Amino acid sequence: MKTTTLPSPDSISCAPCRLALLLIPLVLGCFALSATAQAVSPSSHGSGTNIVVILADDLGYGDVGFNGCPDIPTPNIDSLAANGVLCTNGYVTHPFCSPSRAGLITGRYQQRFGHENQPTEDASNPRLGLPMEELLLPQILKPASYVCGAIGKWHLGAALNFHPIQRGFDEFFGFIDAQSDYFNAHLLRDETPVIETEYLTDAFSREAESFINRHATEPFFLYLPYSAPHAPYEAPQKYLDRVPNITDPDRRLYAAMVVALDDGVGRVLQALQAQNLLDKTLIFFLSDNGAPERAFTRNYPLRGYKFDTLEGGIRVPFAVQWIGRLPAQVAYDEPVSSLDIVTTVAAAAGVPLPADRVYDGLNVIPYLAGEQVSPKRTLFWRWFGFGPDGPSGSVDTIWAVRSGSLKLVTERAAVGQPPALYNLPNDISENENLAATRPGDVDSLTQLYAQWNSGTVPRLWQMRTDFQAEPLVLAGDWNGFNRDDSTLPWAVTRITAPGVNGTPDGFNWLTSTVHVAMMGGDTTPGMHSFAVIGRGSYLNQWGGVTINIDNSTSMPFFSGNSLGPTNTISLEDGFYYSFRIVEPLLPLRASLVLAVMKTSAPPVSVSRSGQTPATPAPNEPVVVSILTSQPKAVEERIYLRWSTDFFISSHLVEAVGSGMTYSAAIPAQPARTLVVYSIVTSTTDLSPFVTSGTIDSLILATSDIFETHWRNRHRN
Ligand SMILES: [Ca+2]
Repeated sequence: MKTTTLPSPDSISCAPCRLALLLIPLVLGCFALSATAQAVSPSSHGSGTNIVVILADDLGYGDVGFNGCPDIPTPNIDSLAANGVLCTNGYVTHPFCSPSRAGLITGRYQQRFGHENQPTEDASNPRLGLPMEELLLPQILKPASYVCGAIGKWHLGAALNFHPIQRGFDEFFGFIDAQSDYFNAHLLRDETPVIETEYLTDAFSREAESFINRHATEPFFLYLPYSAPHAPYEAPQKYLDRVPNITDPDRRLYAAMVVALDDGVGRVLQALQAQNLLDKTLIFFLSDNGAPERAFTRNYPLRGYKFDTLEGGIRVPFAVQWIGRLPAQVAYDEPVSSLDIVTTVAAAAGVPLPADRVYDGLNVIPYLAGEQVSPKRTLFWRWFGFGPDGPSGSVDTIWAVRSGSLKLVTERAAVGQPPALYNLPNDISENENLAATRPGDVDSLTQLYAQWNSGTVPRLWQMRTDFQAEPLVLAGDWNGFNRDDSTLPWAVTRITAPGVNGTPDGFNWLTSTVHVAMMGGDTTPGMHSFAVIGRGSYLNQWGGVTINIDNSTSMPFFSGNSLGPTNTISLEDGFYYSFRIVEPLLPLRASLVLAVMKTSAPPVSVSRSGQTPATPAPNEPVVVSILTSQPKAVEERIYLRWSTDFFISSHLVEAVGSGMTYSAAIPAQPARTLVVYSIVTSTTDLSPFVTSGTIDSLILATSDIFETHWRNRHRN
């Protein structure tokens, strides 16, 4: 039995559960009429069904009444479960905002298309966002003439090409980035900037009501990603007054934001009821990830928080209501995923899913309705990071796989240790690690994860850097130690990931090339001294060491009121010295790694001109053809850098050739192997190096990243 009717309140012993269930009869009074009066057959639904997806932001599993919240009243959210199906094992695909939304709105694991980190809010970069090749739910619904509106927080890319009305939505009201003020919010209506005078959550509710009322006579899809209760924590007094029982002021503020959200859900339901649409509308309610680790949030009884692959990061409040089609007051205990929304909605709307790509969700209606036995599902999570082998500040990869009742997970606090195995139905809080006693299950789950992993691609960008030391200047005897120099080559150029050059792994690079000559160069041969100075301030300096040539050097950090210790560097006549810094990922008051590489001509850029074969068979090597921008200097070495683990470890094969054409081979791989590769140059022998942290800092130029899959042994 995959679904269970909620027990009556009398049979519940724990106080929070009792409270939650007591709420349900109360709210049933509001919306029970249409729930009980009409027993609509499945065939009367389908094409024309309205779709409403209400997404909360950072709302904890235990912070809604239907999951036992003891102190925040959420009667309207609870009514969705009371009049529909409470998914006790409802998941999102990622433990934080943007990738989770990318999975939800495409119906595909976001690791299939590299959307694995928050995109930097850079409106000028048309590549930092949900890849344009992906189809969003409104685009899928278009053939069925749905009118589609997005109201709330977007967070799927800041550049214009990523905006909702460029991605299939007919209407948008909300903000593009990760968060917004709740008072006097700067929003967009479609593409027109507006300043909102209402409390933000109320404004989104108002717009949702308006959307429903304006489109009541046509099939519609309303995507309503509230920003509540995500930071900043702001609420008006009228909502604070609704939770007078909460004494902790932080919890009370958070609770007030949840109450506002709950009121919004109520307004949506009232609008649907007023338009007599409740039995024609499929409604999903969920959060985009678990609550963050704060004293005033509650993922109970789950362990872990946002940014972790423990249940507290990925299992969320989740309810589905479709009055007349789904039963009421049912708790569904099998895994459900936000990936299922696209698949389920397409089926409900009577539109086919595109056949040119993999969809990872299920149409869950037959299972939620108890008409079919739920299949045993396997779900995956991964947040990729380089860990200690990456540049300064790199996070570790965390991942999880759930198959049936078992979950294998590497949690944030236990990276580097073997993954833990939990039996979730018996151990919802992930306390009892069964890995030692069930090695066979560990092996099979590990294999499932490896297989899924091989169907993913490298992440397109890294987390936003917090290195806030720019502009960065090479202040030396060559420019009078001018810390404010904005001219090349002394002002270091930042290459933003993902760019065409300098970005093998999506890290930003800080680069400059200095031409040394007795006459007409940037500076003269001989010994020079300089410091690297950030933000035009002596508070941010790096210096005091002798700079290695054709190698990297760690420069100590110095902060003061005047120029501190300087580096010394020896420069030879007629050469070009390329300065390379891989931008750290964390705020830096520590040493900075500078590589300097010397060439007898300006460094070449490298690109791929071909790959043979395009899809290799097992035991077939791949030959990559390489073009350089001009004949390379004698000092430059060209490498094919390839990896089977997204450059956690790399193999470096020196390319052979001459002039501007070179080639190198990736050796044969087993069936189904995914190899990612790039073409890089250096003046150093990179062949002995393996880890990203070493290799990245010694790269002079690089191509984009490419990927190739070894096909199955048996090919049709
Ligand atoms: Ca979030």
